[in-house]
Amino acid sequence: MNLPASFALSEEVGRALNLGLPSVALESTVITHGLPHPQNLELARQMEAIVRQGGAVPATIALLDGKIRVGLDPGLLDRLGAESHPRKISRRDFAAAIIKKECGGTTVAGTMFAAQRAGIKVFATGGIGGIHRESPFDISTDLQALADTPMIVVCAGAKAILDLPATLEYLETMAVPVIGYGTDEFPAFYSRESGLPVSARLDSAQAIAEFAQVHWELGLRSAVLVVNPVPITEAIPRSEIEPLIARASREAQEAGIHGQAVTPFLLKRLTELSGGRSLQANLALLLNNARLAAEIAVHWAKQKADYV
Ligand code: PSU
Ligand code: MN
Repeated sequence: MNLPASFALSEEVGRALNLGLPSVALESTVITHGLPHPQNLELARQMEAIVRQGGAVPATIALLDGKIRVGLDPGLLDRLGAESHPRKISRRDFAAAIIKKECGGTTVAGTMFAAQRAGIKVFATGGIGGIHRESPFDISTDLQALADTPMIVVCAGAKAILDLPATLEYLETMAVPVIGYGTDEFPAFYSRESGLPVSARLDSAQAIAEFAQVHWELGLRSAVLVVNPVPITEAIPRSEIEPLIARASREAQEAGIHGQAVTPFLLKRLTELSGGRSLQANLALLLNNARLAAEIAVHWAKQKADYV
């Protein structure tokens, strides 16, 4: 593997990739911008533990002192979680963060970029970015990354704060299959329902790994987006969360918040407005996605070994 000097693989991840062991990439904007301290660190550790329990090696990706780290040793993870002004790093932001030796959390798009370079094929996150409701020109780079990165991405749908129909249309345009894991409906992050269809439904991790192989063997280069509904016990019905989202979005507009700051603002405000329920749902769905991603990675590694 020929990686530029700005990359640093942890020993564990480097070894796993050399041996073709199952590995799962994990994003870090959720640590730096998505969740409050100290839940962010607790969650990051739990996600790694769940991936390990599932028989895969976790590779949390982030920037520390201008290095793109793939796999964070516990000390580095603690540093990232306690960082006071971390940058939110999407694909366009890497070079700036590298030359300024900054620290930051990688978004879905940023994480996919680094994971792809390192050779990791399965990635777990909470919710992907998409097209914002109030400003249709605010289109997350996550969608472009899904269009041009061959990777299995496990999420709980797109963040409910987005324009979901428009986001799904964009994914269709960009040839990104949206696979419902045990569901025919596109989940809406905090809620299990959205009224919107997925492009195919698959009910096992093995079937998802097989699907990805067929998709890429055809020569397509887009991601396979797996949508895994939030666990029933933590789900918030759409009728309950929608008014809160509408209110938080209005507040963001009134406060003149835009660009990269929109998502963190809305997530934080929703936690307040829901009395912490949205945070509980967010944590539960992240762990749920890490579990499924590990299972998919195990099947993916086995399939690849059989295939070669
Ligand atoms: N979903 C969450 N919490 C988050 C994010 C998504 O529950 O913090 C992050 C992801 O890293 C995603 C990013 O890539 O928000 C999207 O930001 P933007 O809309 O600025 O592209
Ligand atoms: Mn945006």
